[in-house]
Amino acid sequence: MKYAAASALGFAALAHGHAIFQVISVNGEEAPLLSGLRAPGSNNPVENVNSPDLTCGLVTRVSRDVIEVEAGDSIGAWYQHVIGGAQYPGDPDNPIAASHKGPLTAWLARVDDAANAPVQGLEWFKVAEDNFDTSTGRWGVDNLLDQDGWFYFDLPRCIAPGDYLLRVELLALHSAYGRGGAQFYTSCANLRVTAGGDFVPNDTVAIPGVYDAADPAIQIMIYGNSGRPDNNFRPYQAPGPRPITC
Ligand SMILES: [Cu+2]
Repeated sequence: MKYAAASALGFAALAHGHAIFQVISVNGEEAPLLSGLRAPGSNNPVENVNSPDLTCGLVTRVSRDVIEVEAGDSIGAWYQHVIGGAQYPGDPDNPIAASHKGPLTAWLARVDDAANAPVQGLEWFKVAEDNFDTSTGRWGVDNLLDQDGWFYFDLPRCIAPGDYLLRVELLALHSAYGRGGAQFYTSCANLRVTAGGDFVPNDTVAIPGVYDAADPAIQIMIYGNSGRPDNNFRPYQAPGPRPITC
């Protein structure tokens, strides 16, 4: 355990490879950079689970475009180190530093008008997550790295037509052994579901509000006995509710 702790501190000292969700795709078709997004302009993470910036990041890039989708579509969220991509040619921390292990999750909230809806005060439900594979020791972030910064998920087929905000969260756990050390990288997207089912969420959560800094999925030592971020091959589920099933 001593070796693991020393290794963890080593990673923390080098942890500058942050990231921003900045392009959305629908069935593989990419929208222009930042189109339809409420995104932070800086790649600094949010570490206070009670901050309003937990919702969509410290938003400085506001698009009023609305992305049209149908329930069942494959949605992609593209993370890169800085707005526009790599910070410099050959940037080893693009799309995100490999140390930043953790899960990715996607959430929806109904709104009246996706282009103009405020991001606070909404009722969120989770629709997808990519957590941790206990057989391989690989995290959602490892899959994102393999896919050049893309996190893909299917919009559940039961989602009802209408306007929504989509929230995508990358939770980096490399420094999460200390209270307040977990790093949340989020942006939101303006969505219009033009065809779908009749799902009505009856269990929704507030963001911020859904997380507790002491949650064992948020304050966690992911470095195992080997010193690697393998969680000792124990199961891991992202904080908050499980995704809806339909
Ligand atoms: Cu970082």
